[in-house]
Amino acid sequence: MTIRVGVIGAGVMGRDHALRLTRRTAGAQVVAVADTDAERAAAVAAEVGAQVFASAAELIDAVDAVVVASWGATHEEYVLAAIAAGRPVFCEKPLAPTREACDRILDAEVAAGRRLVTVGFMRRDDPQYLAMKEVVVGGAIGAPLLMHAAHRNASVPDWFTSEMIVTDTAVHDIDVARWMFDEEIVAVTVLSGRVSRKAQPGFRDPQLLILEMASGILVDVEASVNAGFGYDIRGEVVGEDGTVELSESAGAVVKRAGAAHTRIPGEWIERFTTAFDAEFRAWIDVIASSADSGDHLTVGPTAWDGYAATACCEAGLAALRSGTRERVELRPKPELYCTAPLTEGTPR
Ligand code: ISE
Repeated sequence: MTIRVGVIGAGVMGRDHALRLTRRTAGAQVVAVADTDAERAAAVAAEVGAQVFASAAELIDAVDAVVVASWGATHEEYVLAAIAAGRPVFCEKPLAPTREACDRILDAEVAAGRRLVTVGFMRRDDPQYLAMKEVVVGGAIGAPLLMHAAHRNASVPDWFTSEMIVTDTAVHDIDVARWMFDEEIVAVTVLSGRVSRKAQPGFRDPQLLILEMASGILVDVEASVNAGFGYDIRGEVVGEDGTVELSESAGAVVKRAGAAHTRIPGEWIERFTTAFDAEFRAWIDVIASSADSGDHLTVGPTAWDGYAATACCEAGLAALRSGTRERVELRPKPELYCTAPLTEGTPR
């Protein structure tokens, strides 16, 4: 069975996902592409042999499953349309930029009675994060107390804002913290101090986020977007009996002439390629195996995870403005999200 996929949004991520689904994901074929920029849609459609659709609604009607990779503010409309049409939908982060918009998505999915939404928090599929979680869950380092994380981007375009360091960059670390410890974040503090000389005027880079988990575990996240030297992702969990950290590099380390060399990825598509491949493979597999069963058509991060991440980002933005600790208040978790996603915490 081939799952016919439509991709809405043919920018960097939309194109990458379309190529990945077409070239590297067995059982999937991208048959439709839509973008507000018709030329961009045509270029990606030509690369994967798909048809261009002028309207997202028509695209959704014509396919088995939908990828939403358009600008964040448009996600709500497309995800709601996919739910209304009963189509599984993979939505890039954010699920939606405001908590109210995420609420509407949760309400629609709850009314549909079946989980159809998967959110693109790909780090949950990264072999290094999975190995780290296996150690934490397995108990080898004892009860977790702290997590240290660093998320450094080499550079960003000039339309990137200080707020986006929270909502676009640190949002991944927010999701990792919730997933790693399987609990919610209850408060967020964001500090910004000395500013990098490479940042544009008025830009608050780097930022330090402190996430307080429900059990009291503290997570600090250094988020920065002008590191220059490459895309650098770090993580370490400190437990009562030991620590576990992400390995420094998935590639080879060359030692010669008194120095050790290893490649540093340039950006996130390179760093997380394996994770992107795995998340799409899992998504297509669950659609293929459950389409006719009435089971949920999601795997990994759900709409609830998207909602919780956005709620934490809203608290983070308030904290960035106020310079103080902001509480995260979540709505009661609907029953639909109370059973674990199929592969949560399970390395694959
Ligand atoms: C980008 O949108 C991503 O999702 C990347 O993973 C993140 O590292 C980057 O900061 C974001 O801008």
